[in-house]
Amino acid sequence: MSVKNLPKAFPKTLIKTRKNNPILSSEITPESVYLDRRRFMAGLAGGALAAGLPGSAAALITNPAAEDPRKPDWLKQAVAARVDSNTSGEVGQPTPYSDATRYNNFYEFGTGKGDPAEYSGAFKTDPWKVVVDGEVARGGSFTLEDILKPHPLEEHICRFRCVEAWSMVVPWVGFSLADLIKRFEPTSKAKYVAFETLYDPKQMPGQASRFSGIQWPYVEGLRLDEAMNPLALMVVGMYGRSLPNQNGAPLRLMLPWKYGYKSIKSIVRITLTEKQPPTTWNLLAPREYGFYSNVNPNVDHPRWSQSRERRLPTSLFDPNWRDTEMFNGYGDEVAALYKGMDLQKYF
Ligand SMILES: Nc1nc2c(c(=O)[nH]1)N[C@H]1C(S)=C(S)[C@@H](COP(=O)(O)O)O[C@H]1N2
Ligand SMILES: [Mo]
Repeated sequence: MSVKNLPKAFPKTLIKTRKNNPILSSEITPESVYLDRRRFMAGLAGGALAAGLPGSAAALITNPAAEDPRKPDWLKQAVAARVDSNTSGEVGQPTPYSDATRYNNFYEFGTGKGDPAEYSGAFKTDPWKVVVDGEVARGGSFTLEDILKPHPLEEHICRFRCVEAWSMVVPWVGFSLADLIKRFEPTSKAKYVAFETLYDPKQMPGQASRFSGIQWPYVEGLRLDEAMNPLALMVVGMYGRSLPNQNGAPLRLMLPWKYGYKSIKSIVRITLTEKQPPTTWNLLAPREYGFYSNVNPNVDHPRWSQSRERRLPTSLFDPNWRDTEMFNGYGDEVAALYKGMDLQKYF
């Protein structure tokens, strides 16, 4: 991103963690089984919601507790629905689990793509608290269980595009951000929602290092109407399991029409605000990263083109380039949010 050729922030000998992620590889559902199920699901009435699914089809929907050896209490419920988030075009085959969990950006654990998987193994996500404050009638401090309780979990298979011009397709497990926000009863002054990642340099070695130049904690924000869009997801799992630490456990955002850095990980605070809140990458390099950060092939990053992307997995011999779509292909769902706005100016 804006900082190039950084030294590896954390010599491997300094930090002892479990390798990779907390899920034992022997217990990972073989990817072929997962993809087969996806293919099966794709054969059902496309875009069907759980409410309308026949019993046999509903039974095929991923049950995180059954497949996750960690079996967190709050994931005991089965996923209630599979939602095709976009109506326009094919979403594509899910990226292999191994790529989605080993090629990460989570600077709290280091700036290298492999660092989050390598250094987040011991990260403590239970118990977890989320503070909700600002322009709300019902704020407070909530446990993760409080946050999740009323929300049926849904699986959303989304295209996900990083500003660095690579992309993935990930089956996320989560629930509507709008439904969560409504519970806190935003006041009439609330125009934006701000999010904050945990600040804990003892657990997050990247926060104790100055290599990244980031002012911790990582912060992000949305206009309230963007946050209320049905595509905005609060995510607690992926590939039918709880979220691995390197992907932002236990609670993260997923905003498939925006560059990846808007999808903030390991959230501990949600604040409704009257004014546009500061956002981490915009603070770091305001001419390179705007507040909106909608995927837009017509507005290049000052240092590289955004017209194409490499779809993971890629290799030297097959970089797997494809054209980047406006709003990452979700224009039917979100273009109305930006009607009349100059997207060259509000990038
Ligand atoms: N707290 C926090 N959230 C973050 C980041 C980060 O460094 N810290 N990186 C962002 C970027 S740049 C991307 S592309 C996505 C990557 O998500 P993934 O690792 O699950 O693919 O997380 C985003 N959320
Ligand atoms: Mo990113």
